Amino acid sequence: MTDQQQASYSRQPISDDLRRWVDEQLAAGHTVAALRSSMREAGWMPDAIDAALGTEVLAETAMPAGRPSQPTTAMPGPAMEGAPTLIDAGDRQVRVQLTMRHPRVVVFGDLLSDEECDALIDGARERLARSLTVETKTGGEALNVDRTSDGMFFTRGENAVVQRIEARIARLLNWPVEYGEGLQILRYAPGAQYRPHYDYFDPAEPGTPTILRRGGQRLATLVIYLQAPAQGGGTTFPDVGLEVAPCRGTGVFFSYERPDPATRTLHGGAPVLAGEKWVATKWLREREFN
Ligand code: PD2
Ligand code: ZN
Repeated sequence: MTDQQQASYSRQPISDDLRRWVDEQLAAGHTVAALRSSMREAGWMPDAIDAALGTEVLAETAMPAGRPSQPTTAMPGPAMEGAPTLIDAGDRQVRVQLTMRHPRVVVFGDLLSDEECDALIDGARERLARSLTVETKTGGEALNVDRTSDGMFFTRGENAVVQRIEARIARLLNWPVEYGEGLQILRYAPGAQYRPHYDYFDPAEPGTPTILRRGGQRLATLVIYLQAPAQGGGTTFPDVGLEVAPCRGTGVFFSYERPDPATRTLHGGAPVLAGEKWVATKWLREREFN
């Protein structure tokens, strides 16, 4: 789209019919995130969408500051207005290294210190087991041939380092700590990989309703590199030809407004060719996850 086209979309008048359509969709229980997504696909620019939604709807769906347990229909993500190069994450300034709009991807530098990376690795090492993935067929967990790493989960707030990192992520991504799953740690030995997959739970699978009872859908993922291998192990987004090279302390954030391949959030962990790769993954849910 050219700048001129973009400008003309942004000035697109908001008709009464469109406002009525927005009201009807909200009354039918569709989320603001889903409306935004449909409107984006129909060619509307973000500012025109905001105008159509109206300030009352936007105010209602913004994250309720100081009331982290309130449900919200906004999306997790950093505040990118003004194209900041540094974002204040509370106790640390995080660098913005790469952004992409569709899929929504942001790569953050200096997210964790070397000491924090080591503390997570040291706390996880003795507790590693061959990784399981959530089985949407049954709602349980199973060994998955597509994922050859070893893993474990910290419970949320399990220790002081985990707590500090979770508070930083919540501030950076404007999403309550309580809506996040516990941090998952993965170790990839040479040859290990995580084949391309989606992180949301497939609505067509019979086990998904059971999984969603606890916290609703996943809306976003943050993969943080704790140790970079000597070769390989990038995080790939095959739909858009993007590969993020692992770098200690760096995080890759991506979000998905709908559990749908149209979000282009297919992603994988490329095979590690030499050395060991360690990551921490934080998944963000629609609601409080307990
Ligand atoms: O380790 C990775 O690069 C990776 C890639 C894809 C991790 C995940 N997915 C995940 O933890 O979901
Ligand atoms: Zn994943």
